[in-house]
Amino acid sequence: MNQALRRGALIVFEGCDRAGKTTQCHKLVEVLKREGHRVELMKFPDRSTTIGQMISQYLQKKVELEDHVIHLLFAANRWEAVKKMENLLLNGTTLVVDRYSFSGIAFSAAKPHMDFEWLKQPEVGLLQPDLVLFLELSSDVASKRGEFGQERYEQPQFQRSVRQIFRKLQDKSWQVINADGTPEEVHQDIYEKVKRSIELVSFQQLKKFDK
Ligand code: FDM
Repeated sequence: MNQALRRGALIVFEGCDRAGKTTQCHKLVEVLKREGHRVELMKFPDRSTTIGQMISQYLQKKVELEDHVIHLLFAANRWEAVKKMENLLLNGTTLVVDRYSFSGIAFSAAKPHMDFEWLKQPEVGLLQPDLVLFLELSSDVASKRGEFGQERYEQPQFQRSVRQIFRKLQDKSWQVINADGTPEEVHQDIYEKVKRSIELVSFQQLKKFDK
């Protein structure tokens, strides 16, 4: 098969805080690179853009924004990356993404008075992940992982609500990963699934979220 025609896979990591997403993203990228894969790490929110800086100020509680407004900014922060993501994927680069649209919906839906169907609309047309790795931590292990940070949303009750909403978002592209093990054990589980996905989707068309 012609290597040049292969597209990259869109791999998304989701989960509640402290499940180890960021560690696992870095580890996966490092291993895939070592094997000679073209791979890039991305993270949402991307705090480096103008919109990302507004989001960062909001998360750090330096500004207050109406709940729908911040929801749209998070989505806009993904829309501003869409061309770059599409080009990379079509050129054969696999993207490993730390949080994506599912965080967007789950964190907003955990607030009072937010309409679930409305929250999904700004994501329509964005690239659909080939594989969503949902890192799940048992509450026992979570409580041993130390204190939450100082940012907005880093509170146990809010995180519990987010977790329940994540469950509602699961579809067939999701794989639930037990994140209770050591970083190496969790990585092994992830690695197998990612390798399969890269192989499986390499000749498939890119998909987009529909209505
Ligand atoms: N978050 C993240 C959202 O509320 N909406 C989104 O669309 C995204 C991508 O931002 F609490 C929340 C989730 C988390 C916070 O994430 C910042 P990091 O991973 O801690 O930077």
